[in-house]
Amino acid sequence: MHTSSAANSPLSVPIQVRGACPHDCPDTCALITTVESGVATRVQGNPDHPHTDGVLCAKVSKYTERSYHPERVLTPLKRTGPKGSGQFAPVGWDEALDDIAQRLQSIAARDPEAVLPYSYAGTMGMVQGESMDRRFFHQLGASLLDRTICASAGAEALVQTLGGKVGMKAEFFAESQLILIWGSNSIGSNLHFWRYAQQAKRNGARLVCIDPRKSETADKCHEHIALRPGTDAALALALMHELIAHDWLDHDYIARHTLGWDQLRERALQWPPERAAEVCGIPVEQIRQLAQDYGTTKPAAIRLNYGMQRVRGGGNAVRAVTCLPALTGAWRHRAGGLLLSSSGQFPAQRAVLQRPDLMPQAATGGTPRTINMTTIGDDLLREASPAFGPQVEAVVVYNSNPVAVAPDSGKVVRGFAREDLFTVVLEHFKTDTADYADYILPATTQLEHWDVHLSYGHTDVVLNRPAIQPLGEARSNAQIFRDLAARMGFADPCFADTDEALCRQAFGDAVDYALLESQGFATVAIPDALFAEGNFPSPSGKCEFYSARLAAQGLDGLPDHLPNYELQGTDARYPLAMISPPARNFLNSTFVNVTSLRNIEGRPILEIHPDDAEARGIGNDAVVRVFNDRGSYQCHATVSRRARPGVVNGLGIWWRKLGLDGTNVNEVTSQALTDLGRAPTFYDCLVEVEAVEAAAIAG
Ligand SMILES: Nc1nc2c(c(=O)[nH]1)N[C@H]1C(S)=C(S)[C@@H](COP(=O)(O)OP(=O)(O)OC[C@H]3O[C@@H](n4cnc5c(=O)[nH]c(N)nc54)[C@H](O)[C@@H]3O)O[C@H]1N2
Ligand SMILES: Nc1nc2c(c(=O)[nH]1)N[C@H]1C(S)=C(S)[C@@H](COP(=O)(O)OP(=O)(O)OC[C@H]3O[C@@H](n4cnc5c(=O)[nH]c(N)nc54)[C@H](O)[C@@H]3O)O[C@H]1N2
Ligand code: SF4
Ligand SMILES: [Mo]
Repeated sequence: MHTSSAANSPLSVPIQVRGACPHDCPDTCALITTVESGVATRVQGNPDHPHTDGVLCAKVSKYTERSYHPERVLTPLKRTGPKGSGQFAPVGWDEALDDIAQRLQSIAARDPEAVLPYSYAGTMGMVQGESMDRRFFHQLGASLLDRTICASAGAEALVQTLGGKVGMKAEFFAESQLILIWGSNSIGSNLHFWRYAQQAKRNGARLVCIDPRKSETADKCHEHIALRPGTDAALALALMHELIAHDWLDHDYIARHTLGWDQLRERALQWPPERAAEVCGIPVEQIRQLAQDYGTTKPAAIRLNYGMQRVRGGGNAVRAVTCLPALTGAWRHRAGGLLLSSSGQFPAQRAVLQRPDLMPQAATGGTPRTINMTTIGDDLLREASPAFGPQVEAVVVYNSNPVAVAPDSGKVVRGFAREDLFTVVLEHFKTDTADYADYILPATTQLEHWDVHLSYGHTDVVLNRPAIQPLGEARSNAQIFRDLAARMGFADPCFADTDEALCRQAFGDAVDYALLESQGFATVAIPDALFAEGNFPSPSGKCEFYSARLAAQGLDGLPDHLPNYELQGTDARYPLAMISPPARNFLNSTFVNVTSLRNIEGRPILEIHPDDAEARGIGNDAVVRVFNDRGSYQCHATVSRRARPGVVNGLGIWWRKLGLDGTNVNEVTSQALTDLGRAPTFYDCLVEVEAVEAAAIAG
């Protein structure tokens, strides 16, 4: 295989270039792109990378369709119509960059905190996602962004319990005898983990799926526990109750490697299975059986995912579940324990990449104010105040599509529609957010730029070489921020680092860069059974059932069940709980505009149980309106037992403009934050659903 970049090869010979999947997915696959005459013709999984094993999901198998999409933005665009109209005219790079630099500079001269970067994981690359961009905004002294939109409740829970985003190695799930797949639709969103679970199943393991929705994964597990959304902590506490009652405990492990056992024991004893069964809406026998399976099967492993933490008590729920393997000593075996995220296991050199020392505020020991990306709806509409600081006057969006993905989108749209807000969006496409830009700047895709990736589902670093030249006039994110830095007169030599140099800096000497260059990936050295002898990265070195750090913040030091903010039965107008997990063929709002994938998903749907549909006169495929006090959106009903009674599943995340009425599911979700981690509560949402006359459909 050739490993050179396209630029160095004779044009006529097909070459294969090693890369990394950039998407926000735990699998971080190693890619091989075939390039013929400078054109990428095929993207495949690297067969030499054990986790990828030559297999990609349907989405990224279509990567060339996405990259060569006729609607790619390939020149800078300047707004010509009203905000949100999507009317733009092409402009040259120099004109766009000069104007943007001048606008940002004049706002920053008054108050740099009036400038806000807004980015998430459109690419997970360390270079195109968190290097030159951060340096730029740090040097400017712009507001900091609290990047909470996805995982921060669970992440904070892991940090407060184990001491970091650490867990089992994915590959050892293949050797487990019992796997709890908890709050995750692995087949849809963690395909390569599912392959390990299948291996375990073939070796006789029992698979249990814990999810309000009967997902594709639930279909394939031995058992499905369809609890109410937001009740996982109650279930975990009842499991503890049973482990205690039947003495399915590893007393030696508890004594040596945990903190706060007496207090946790007392808490758990308040949760007999009957109480949890009532809260979770599941049969008490199911809880007893699960406890017995978990207490008596070795090795037992838990694949937790982020589905359970998008509710008020999401942090506590993750903490409660994370206590379980220490109670049974499951960590003693490499195929036992738990995995939520492995991203804390990489020796990433973030301070080198991001240079927080450049912040002018750092000179006086301070930092700029921080804005939570989850509450962008409210924050764009806020006036200046002593508590908030200056009004946001400029937003630079990249690697994210907040108008589609952030909660309470009625407010997000109103915020981005502000005529006095200066908005720059770095994008591949005219997304819902790009429609509100003053300037859209064309960004390269993963096929066109350098990057290096860690993973939150395995422990390999993966390098991405550019396979083709940038299309049109596209520039990499890092290049765009380098160009802006030059125009702003930022003199620190770090603003001259090339994208490839940034790839080398990301892990410094801690990862063998020569190996990355030669095989495309490098495995971080980590013991097989990480916590067999304790050694948790927490302050005490133990699994902290009781967290003194949480208690010091005035919070409960022990995990508990916190009922949802929007609790069923508390508002007669909105009797249904809505969750909005991802559709399998989209990645958040990415790929919605790729026709072949959108054709598989068909149209935006809401799964509703036959009883709830019948009570509302809703037939299968009917157009329905889903609504609450925040807003409403229309979609098609799928009458299905994938939804449990009382819960509807609004699969995400459609582009608003490709939906039925120019809106999507986030019209009804709320900006309330989780107990830990200041994260969104997308799945803590009450709604009502009604059938709509076909004639009344807008658009
Ligand atoms: N195909 C595809 N893959 C993706 C994504 C995508 O959009 N599409 N998104 C990526 C991203 S950004 C992330 S963060 C991860 C997301 O990973 P997860 O958040 O784990 O998403 P899912 O795998 O869909 O699993 C969520 C599951 O949790 C269930 N759930 C909802 N509420 C609750 C609850 O209260 N308790 C429990 N136990 N379960 C609940 C949902 O029904 C759903 O089946 O996946 C990534 N992978
Ligand atoms: N209702 C509901 N809402 C949700 C969720 C849910 O489950 N339900 N899930 C939430 C979760 S887990 C997440 S992570 C967020 C995700 O929200 P986002 O991080 O905003 O993810 P995407 O919607 O995929 O948008 C990423 C954008 O980045 C762009 N992009 C990709 N690569 C590059 C690049 O190299 N340069 C530039 N400039 N742009 C690039 C893509 O074209 C795409 O438009 O959504 C959240 N919203
Ligand atoms: S989205 Fe996930 S499964 Fe698909 S290619 Fe990328 S890393 Fe692999
Ligand atoms: Mo996410």
